[in-house]
Amino acid sequence: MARIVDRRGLLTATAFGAAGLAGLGLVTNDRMSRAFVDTAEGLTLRAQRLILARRPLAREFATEQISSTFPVNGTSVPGGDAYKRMLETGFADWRLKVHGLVQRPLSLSLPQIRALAARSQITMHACDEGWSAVGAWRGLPLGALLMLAGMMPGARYIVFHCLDRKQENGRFYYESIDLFDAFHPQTILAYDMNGKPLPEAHGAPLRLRVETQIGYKNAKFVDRIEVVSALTSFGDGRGGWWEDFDNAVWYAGQ
Ligand SMILES: Nc1nc2c(c(=O)[nH]1)N[C@H]1C(S)=C(S)[C@@H](COP(=O)(O)O)O[C@H]1N2
Ligand SMILES: [Mo]
Repeated sequence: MARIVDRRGLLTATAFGAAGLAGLGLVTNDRMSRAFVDTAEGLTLRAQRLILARRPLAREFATEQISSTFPVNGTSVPGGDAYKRMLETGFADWRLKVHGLVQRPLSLSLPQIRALAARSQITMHACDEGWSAVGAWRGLPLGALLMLAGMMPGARYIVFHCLDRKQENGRFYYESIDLFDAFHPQTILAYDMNGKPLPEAHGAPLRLRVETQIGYKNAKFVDRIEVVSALTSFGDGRGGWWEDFDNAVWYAGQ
């Protein structure tokens, strides 16, 4: 990054270098960081291209292969009146919040989310409790949403805060993934399942589909997405409800 040729060359070089460094958590220099803030948009774009370079796609299936029954696991309906009211009103007052290390915090209604670019995919969900099922999902690519919000250079992880408080310990379900998984093209926030609006038991109004990971990483009832630099301040600091409660591994890639 020493050779400054012209503005465009500089931006390219800076953003490209920043993407690699930021992705690896190696940004330490203050002067560098400031330059990265200036080019955060280009940074995000290049980070995405860079980090996706060697990521394989999860297998996708044909319509005939969709499972006739898809088990419900974990919370089937969040307790309390708030969720009941959401169901009654068709989630009219629900908003997906995107906040934390973003340039533009977002608050989006379901129709607004549906109006954005969508991706459809038929994939296999595998739960570590010993079952799997194939389902069709349609939703908003998480990467597109993060680009819309504009990530800040310190961003390292994406945390999903859910609407359900777990009976086992009274804590809200949450999960987190790194930027590799966040910008994976098959990582979507699904609002449709098997051609219909996401059923309540499968996480309405919105659930994460992170096809590179096993069951519990696929957060249901997502309410809030937080972009963070570290996971230590959430729950017991292990990055997810199952990770905290039962020592489940954080990186559950399959
Ligand atoms: N909010 C929330 N998300 C969750 C869970 C949960 O209890 N609450 N359970 C997880 C587990 S262990 C699995 S296997 C899947 C189950 O998704 P399904 O009910 O659509 O099959 O959701 C995951 N996401
Ligand atoms: Mo699971």
